Amino acid sequence: MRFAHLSDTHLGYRQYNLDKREDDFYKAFHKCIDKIIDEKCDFVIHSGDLFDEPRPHIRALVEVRKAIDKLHDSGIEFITVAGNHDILMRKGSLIPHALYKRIKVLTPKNPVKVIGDVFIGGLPYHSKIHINALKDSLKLLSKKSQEYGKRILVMHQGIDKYFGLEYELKFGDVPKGFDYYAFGHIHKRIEDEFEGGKIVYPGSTEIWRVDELVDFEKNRKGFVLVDTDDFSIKRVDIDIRPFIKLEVESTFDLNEIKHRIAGKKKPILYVTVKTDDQRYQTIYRELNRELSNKVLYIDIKKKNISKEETRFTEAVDLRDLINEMMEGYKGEEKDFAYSLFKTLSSGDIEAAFTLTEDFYRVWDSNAQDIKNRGKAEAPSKIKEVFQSSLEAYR
Ligand SMILES: [Mn+2]
Repeated sequence: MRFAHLSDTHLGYRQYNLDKREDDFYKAFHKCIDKIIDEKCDFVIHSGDLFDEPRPHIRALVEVRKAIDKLHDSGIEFITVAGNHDILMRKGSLIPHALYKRIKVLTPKNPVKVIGDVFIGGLPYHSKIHINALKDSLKLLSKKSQEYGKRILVMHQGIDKYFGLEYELKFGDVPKGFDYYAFGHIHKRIEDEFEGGKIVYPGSTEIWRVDELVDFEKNRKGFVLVDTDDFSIKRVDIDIRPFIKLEVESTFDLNEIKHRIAGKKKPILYVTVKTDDQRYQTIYRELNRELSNKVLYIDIKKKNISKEETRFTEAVDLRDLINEMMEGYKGEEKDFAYSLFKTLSSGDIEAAFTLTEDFYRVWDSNAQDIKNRGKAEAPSKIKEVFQSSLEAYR
């Protein structure tokens, strides 16, 4: 059998508040789906963040229905797990996938789908605070998978080996014994060997954030095809709108830039200008005037050339700073402060609320509402709330 593995399609995302950018994300998704149908795959695994928000635009919901119908007409099943963007962390809330009877969502209660001789086990995104629940579920899945010849594990998690400080799961906690690890969450394309199996992050299907550009230039965007005979993989690339980053000095060749951005599709252009303040204003106006009708979106920024400022940014590591300021606090508390800072600086208030609620409910046994009920009740209370915040994606 053959299957396609894609991830992080972020449907409904409206980058720079532009209609065309919202369209781009739908187009990339449909390009993948059409190629999957052409390749006559037996099934599709999507590793989460199908939608950009847990309450997506109607348009995003309709585009998913179109894709699912196309796949269904070709007899291709669609299997997925909920990513952090798909989940609204409220008790009893549903994920948008609940609208479609033809999407198979793997959940902690129903984590397994078997197709032919292939075991597919999957779990939704777990934040760092819920990581022990994830580890417990993984143990159960490993056990269940043992009676099958071919085993796939689907997860939407960042792993420290690939994700620096923002990871939830450590590489050592990835369970052994699977042939293929269909992972999502990291938007880069990653293929790695692990205990005789393969760990694959197909990455996002469009450029969701500008920091994906380095990987995009090297590895493009797309998905992977996998043969279950030997779990060999083949990358499939899709064409997306060009995303170009340039650095210019005080004097530059405008025609060369125009040549660089010319093409079938208007690109997204990021320009960094290395110059002093006075000259910057002139360059900013010139670039805007000359290029704005040739690009879909232009972002012009000044690069600080002052030595002092460079030294300052190099010297400050947020993690170190927090560790220093929070001396004497527990590791979890420092982690929480770090995550909260990151979430708030990205402007995601909803996520900051969730993070805070989760933290105080799960970790702080001295929280006021628990104190009021007396100590004896505290452990079960913690357990109950712990369960309820996972309820959202069961
Ligand atoms: Mn994502």
